[in-house]
Amino acid sequence: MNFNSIQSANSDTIAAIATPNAAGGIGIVRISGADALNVAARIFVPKSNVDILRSPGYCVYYGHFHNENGEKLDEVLCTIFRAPKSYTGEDCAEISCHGGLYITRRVLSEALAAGAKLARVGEFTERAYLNGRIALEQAEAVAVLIAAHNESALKAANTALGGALGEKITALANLIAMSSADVAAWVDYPDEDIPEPDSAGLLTLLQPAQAELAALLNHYENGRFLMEGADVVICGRPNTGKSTLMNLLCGTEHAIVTDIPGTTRDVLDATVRLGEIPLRLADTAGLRDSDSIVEQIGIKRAHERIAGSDLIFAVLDCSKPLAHDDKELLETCAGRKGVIILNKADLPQVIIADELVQYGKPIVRLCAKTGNGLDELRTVVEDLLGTADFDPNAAVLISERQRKCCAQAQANLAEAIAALQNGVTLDAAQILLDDALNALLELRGQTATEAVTAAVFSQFCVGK
Ligand SMILES: Nc1nc2c(ncn2[C@@H]2O[C@H](COP(=O)(O)OP(=O)(O)OP(=O)(O)O)[C@@H](O)[C@H]2O)c(=O)[nH]1
Ligand SMILES: [Mg+2]
Repeated sequence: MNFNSIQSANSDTIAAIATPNAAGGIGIVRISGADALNVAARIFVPKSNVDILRSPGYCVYYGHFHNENGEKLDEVLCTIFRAPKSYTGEDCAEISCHGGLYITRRVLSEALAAGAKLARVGEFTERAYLNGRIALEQAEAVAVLIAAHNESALKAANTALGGALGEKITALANLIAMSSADVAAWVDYPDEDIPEPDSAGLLTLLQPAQAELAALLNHYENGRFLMEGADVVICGRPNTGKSTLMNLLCGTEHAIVTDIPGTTRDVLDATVRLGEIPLRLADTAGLRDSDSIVEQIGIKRAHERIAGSDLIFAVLDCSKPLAHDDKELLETCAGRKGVIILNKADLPQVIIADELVQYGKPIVRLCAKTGNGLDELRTVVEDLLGTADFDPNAAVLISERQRKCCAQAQANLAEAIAALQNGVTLDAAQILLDDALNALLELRGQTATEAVTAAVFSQFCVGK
């Protein structure tokens, strides 16, 4: 299938530093485009007397990078790829120099002086997409792969990059297209002898397709937190041990801990990993009525974080009776993902567990001081975020954009199915089928507008 039907690749030759903006062992400057080998030949002299312009590709040459006066500036390797067998699908040269910031930038500036243009963020991958090397969902998989924080995200990105998601979406799109075409033939050519499509037959095809889209959406929810991480707010009355829990999860004395209620005022952020899941933690001010303006501001910020979080850690001191402020917090958590953490489990338990049952949240007994109970907290969090059910080796949606396209297709298909079941005219069902089809084609980039693709590639780094 051809993915470049709506846009054509740019003819400029582009260059950028592909390695991080820091000193390292090796720095790589990447050059891509019709003139890439000429640009490389102007700044690179191979040690052996080969002409790199005649390189068959997939070849590495040892030599020197020099300035326009022929002055040697570094000992480098130059790797040549010939179109279409390169990352971008174009002629490419990669110059691997010593990884100092100055020398790497110097190679780039000489490449620009030799005729290349500075690449935009993500432009190499964008070209791979525009040249039909990869579909849009595979380009997004590259970004997920680079951003991966754990094994699951890495596997999911590789699964998508390998084409599993694309194959599934294309199969569903083909099925919907065939159903729509059957209806269209009958609607559009009433004078021909085309038999009326049988609604029951259409339903046997479309219902499983809709179930597959629903399963994909479900699976995305399970994997989302593994790939993107979750915003977690640690909240509760003063002195319940929130900052101690923050420090336990960080593995450092990040937050100030004292036995003075109201120690934490500002929101303190840190990103940690609990099991495989990246958690963006926010330790917040203790919730209580306070006359102090500073504390009031802290409490207001705590409430804002509670409202915007994916998951709430409601920390209670189990050695104290359930207080009004505890109850208020637990009521705020209604309908949200949350864990009641009964902290200070090393002290005699005064709080009555039965009083907590009504809030319908899992309860974890924890000693934040020693870490006892942390394994249980991890299991409960995995359960709440659904990550334990995530299979990164199965076809999986890996971006919010993909989720939206899939949800759109699923909603259109559900409506089309309802229309067929209710005996609504077939032309109305056909419009819904076409909408579902368009959403799936957009997911793969086949009907994506320039604004959509620009948004995708703007999330990349320079040099990728
Ligand atoms: N025995 C016991 N004490 C704890 C535990 N966790 C925290 N503490 C103590 O409880 C006190 C308050 O701890 P913090 O972590 O500062 O409590 P906080 O909820 O952040 O308090 P504020 O910032 O004032 O809202 C400190 O003296 C901690 O050492 C625990 O698991 N067991
Ligand atoms: Mg605190």
